Amino acid sequence: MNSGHLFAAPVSGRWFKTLFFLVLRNPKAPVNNAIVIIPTYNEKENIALIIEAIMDLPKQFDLLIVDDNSPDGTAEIVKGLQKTYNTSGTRLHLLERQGKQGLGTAYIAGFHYALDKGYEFILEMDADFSHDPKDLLALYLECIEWGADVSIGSRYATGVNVVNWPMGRVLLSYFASSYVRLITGMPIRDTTAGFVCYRRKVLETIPLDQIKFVGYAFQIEMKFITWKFGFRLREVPIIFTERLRGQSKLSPGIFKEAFFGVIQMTVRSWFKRYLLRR
Ligand SMILES: Nc1nc2c(ncn2[C@@H]2O[C@H](COP(=O)(O)OP(=O)(O)OP(=O)(O)O)[C@@H](O)[C@H]2O)c(=O)[nH]1
Ligand SMILES: [Mg+2]
Repeated sequence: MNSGHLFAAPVSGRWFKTLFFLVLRNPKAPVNNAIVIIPTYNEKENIALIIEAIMDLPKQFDLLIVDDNSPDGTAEIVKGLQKTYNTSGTRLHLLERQGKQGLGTAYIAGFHYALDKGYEFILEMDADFSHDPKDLLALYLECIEWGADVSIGSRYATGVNVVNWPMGRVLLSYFASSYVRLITGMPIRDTTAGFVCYRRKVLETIPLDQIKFVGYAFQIEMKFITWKFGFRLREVPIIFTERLRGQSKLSPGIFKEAFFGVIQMTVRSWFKRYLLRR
């Protein structure tokens, strides 16, 4: 079964709905049913600010930082903040790994951790404020109120919503997304987006240990396999802003992995069966 339906309402309408459901209609929503996973490598300028911004949201999201032994001491900052935020139960979790092992494996480790702890909604975002923490509410709402299995914070759902990227990078990212759509047939405009909310059953169903990509293409593969299983993917328009603080970890090798990998992934999928137990 394949739904792949796209939904993109204007951002302002969404904000009204977000407030309506969170503040008026659903004040007794379970408080800690959702966790946000943030992978970090050398994010000491951003980490405290992003944690604070998420903890201040009107809906309670717990947080899991997956740090790859950042030489700049990101994990130490998180440990310091755990004393502030974990006074009545653990809201701020930290998973420390040995060394830099890539974004994909950081997320897989985070997914297993979140499933073990019993969270119903598992969200992911970057530490560098490219993703606005307030949009977490819209992603969550798209799943809990509007029935998405996976909601995607999308730069390209309504035109091109990217701030402060050089034109070359915008074009590269936009055409990379179009290329993926063309090869795979997946009806998603922002196929490389890293701002996502998954329902628990999605991460329980897809074989996480078979995800092949470790870099940028990890995000493509996650969406592709989720779509193949017939889950409902929806795009929520967001505005993406270039990082203000800290260093980017993008490397040219990441694009090579994605370019050829997408063809390989699509061909491989022709010989696989995706069975969904609803
Ligand atoms: N744990 C872990 N986190 C990583 C690794 N590589 C990148 N990250 C984190 O993943 C997130 C995205 O990385 P960025 O460097 O912002 O990559 P990007 O967003 O594609 O690139 P820019 O737009 O240039 O910032 C950030 O929170 C990084 O700190 C890694 O190997 N391990
Ligand atoms: Mg970034």
